[in-house]
Amino acid sequence: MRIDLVTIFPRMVEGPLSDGIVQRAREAGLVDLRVHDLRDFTDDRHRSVDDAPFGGGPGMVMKAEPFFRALETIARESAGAEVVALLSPRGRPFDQATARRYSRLARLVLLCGRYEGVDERVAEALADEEVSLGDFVLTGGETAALAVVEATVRLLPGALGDEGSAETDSFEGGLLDWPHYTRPAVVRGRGVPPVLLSGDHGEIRRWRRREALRATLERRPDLLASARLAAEDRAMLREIEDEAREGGPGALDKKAAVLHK
Ligand code: J9Q
Repeated sequence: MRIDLVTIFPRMVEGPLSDGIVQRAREAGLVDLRVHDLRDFTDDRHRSVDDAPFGGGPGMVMKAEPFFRALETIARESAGAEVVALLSPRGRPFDQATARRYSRLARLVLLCGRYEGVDERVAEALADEEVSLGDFVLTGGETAALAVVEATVRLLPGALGDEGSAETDSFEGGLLDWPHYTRPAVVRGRGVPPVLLSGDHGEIRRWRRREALRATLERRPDLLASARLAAEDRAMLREIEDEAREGGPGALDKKAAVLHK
């Protein structure tokens, strides 16, 4: 796969893309990742990438022409099934299904906007889609593009050491993950759920499923609507809801209880 990232701050992304899983995938030849400085595609003396908005008002708008020139160059460098995505707070939410779709492409081009916005003709004529990481404000698309690259590259066959681990992660199963613990068994007086030390793998599997359901119910109930739930899951959810009504484990935020006592 080839990924091209267009930004006015190449140094902001080069570090993170030269480390961890992404760097390993690059070294293994799984992804050819190129960072392009948008200013290299300007033609004026000041290398201007932005200008005042038509219609007036505060702030600056990123000019369209440098993006057009960048895309012309990138398109010439390779061919294949391609998606051009503009990172923007006006985009459709990026999610694991989008990461999966991107990971099956031969080519992905990520355009990072900055300032108050990008000339709409970039979205109209160059981008296949606009994507957003969520409902929060960034100064630019660079950190969002980094998240998109990592979510995509880790799904490339061979990118993860353990081939199976991408499947069991959060979201692929439609639920949040269960809580994890490692040695030592007691940390600052806090123990580990005894079932995890019991060696009873059937009970451990049921506990993990229950805690994944509990976390999803408490934190992301919206995910339950599309999660693949068995009859046993639905029974567990009813028990968790009953527990909560009786003031059980998840009824009161534990950290808040400690901080306020
Ligand atoms: C480019 N806020 O925010 C969340 N996902 C993407 C963004 C974003 C932003 C500003 C510029 C992207």
